[in-house]
Amino acid sequence: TCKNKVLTLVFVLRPGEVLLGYKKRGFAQGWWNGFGGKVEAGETIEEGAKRELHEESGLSVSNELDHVGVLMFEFVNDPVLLEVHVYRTYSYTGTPIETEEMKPQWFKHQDIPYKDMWPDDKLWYSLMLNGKYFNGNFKFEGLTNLLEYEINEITK
Ligand code: 6U4
Ligand code: NA
Ligand code: NA
Repeated sequence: TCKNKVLTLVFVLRPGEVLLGYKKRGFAQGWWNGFGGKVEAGETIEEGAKRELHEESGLSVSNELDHVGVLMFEFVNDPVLLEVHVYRTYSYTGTPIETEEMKPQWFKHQDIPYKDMWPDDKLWYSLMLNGKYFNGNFKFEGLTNLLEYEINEITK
């Protein structure tokens, strides 16, 4: 098998709400998600997370992001595993702006649009929103059929 593809996923929070972006192009177009993407050569995973957050939302974060989870995604008939590092933060500067890739919007926790999101999101967002640390493994067939999964909360 191949090396994992390392990706980041960043959630910006304010009390009772989370900032999501509507993906306008590319992978998972038409779904809401946190901000993130591929980690580039020469940057740490956290640096990649901050860079993608800025590129996709216009927001900047100068202090540390909280690393809250690692999610592994396997796709049937694809040897590449996605290793997604999930971060959250309450502290940021700037105002969310629409970019070529994402249209940002704040959602109250009870209004998160799970039907227009990756099918795994409804399974772990409560852990993320509550600041728990977790690991997950997911097996997909295509982008919409979640065949198997396991999620574990980890006590730090
Ligand atoms: P480009 O084309 O360079 O903008 P890049 O930003 O490198 O792409 P992108 O946007 O395809 O990568 O990254 C995928 C994003 O989707 C990352 O933030 C991780 C996230 N992601 C992938 N699988 C996911 C899943 N099952 N559930 C989820 N987020 C997922 O909530
Ligand atoms: Na991206
Ligand atoms: Na990218």
